[in-house]
Amino acid sequence: MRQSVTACVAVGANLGDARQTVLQSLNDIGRIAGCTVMATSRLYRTAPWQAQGPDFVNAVVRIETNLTAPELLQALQAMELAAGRERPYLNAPRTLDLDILLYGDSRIDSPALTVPHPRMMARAFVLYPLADVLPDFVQREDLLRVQDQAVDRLD
Ligand code: PH2
Ligand code: MG
Ligand code: MG
Repeated sequence: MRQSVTACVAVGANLGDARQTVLQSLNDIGRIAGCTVMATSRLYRTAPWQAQGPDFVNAVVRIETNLTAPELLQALQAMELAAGRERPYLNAPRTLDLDILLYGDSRIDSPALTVPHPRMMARAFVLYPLADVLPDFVQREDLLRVQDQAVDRLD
């Protein structure tokens, strides 16, 4: 039996019914074999950061998983495809984006996957929901550093 690992996954959408897609994907992540959802963040409406298009809905989920990081990535990419994800250009508006932020204490630098996510500490749309599910990881100064980025709690 493989050891289980705590991982955090960022969820984002800004095409179609983004709120519904994010809610559905939080649920679907818990249905991936080998993944158990331990905490889901609140939902946030966020301005596009270095990207175009409508506002995003963002969230973060904390899971326990006995999948390897590449296996988890593959399962998440299958969910993106099922949600109709297309990649016409970098940071294009998307129906669903699922990014592995953290996978235990692992540092991964492969062509397919970099963990911890290289830009996560610069992004309010990641740090606010991450603080909901992993409060000891996100410091007050981290949130202050990104306070110029518009992030609203969705209720
Ligand atoms: N994702 C990006 C680029 N910019 N901006 C917001 N607000 N939310 C995102 O999820 C997002 C972004 C690349 O994946
Ligand atoms: Mg992303
Ligand atoms: Mg992505």
